[in-house]
Amino acid sequence: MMSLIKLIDLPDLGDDRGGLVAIESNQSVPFEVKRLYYIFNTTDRPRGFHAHIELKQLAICLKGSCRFILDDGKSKEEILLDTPLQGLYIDGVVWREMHDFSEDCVLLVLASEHFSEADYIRDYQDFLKAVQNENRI
Ligand code: T46
Repeated sequence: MMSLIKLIDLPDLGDDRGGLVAIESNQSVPFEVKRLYYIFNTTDRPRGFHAHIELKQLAICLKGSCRFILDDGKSKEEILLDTPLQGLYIDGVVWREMHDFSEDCVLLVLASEHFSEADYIRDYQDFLKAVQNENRI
């Protein structure tokens, strides 16, 4: 069974002056980047609790750490993101939750599409129906 956790090693161009990572569309990230957003000043409240229909994303913890839970309706896996040198690639209809943000967490997300609320499935039962329908096709 394929793991839900797909980590991408990002090009590490750091040297003795400091770190540097360069990410290019369709190269180190496997899609055309149309949008990016970042999450910071986090609290102890978890985030996410939704799936996407079409969107592909790469989540990179630039500073601090946070824990992702991914769920495809059959199994759940989790991963602690704590390095700017790796991104978590999320594609397909996958329920995601983000927990345990460190106080200094800065989470950058690269996205394959412009923002569309219509692409979100925010109800877990609707998500289960969507993945069941997908598996029937
Ligand atoms: C995801 C996880 C990893 C916008 O208007 N534009 C945007 O680009 C984004 C990302 C959000 N919004 C609006 C939608 C909501 O009204 O900002 C509000 C907060 O977003 P949300 O509650 O969806 O945020 P998170 O942290 O729960 O989820 C976010 C992304 O929305 C989502 O795509 O996969 O991070």
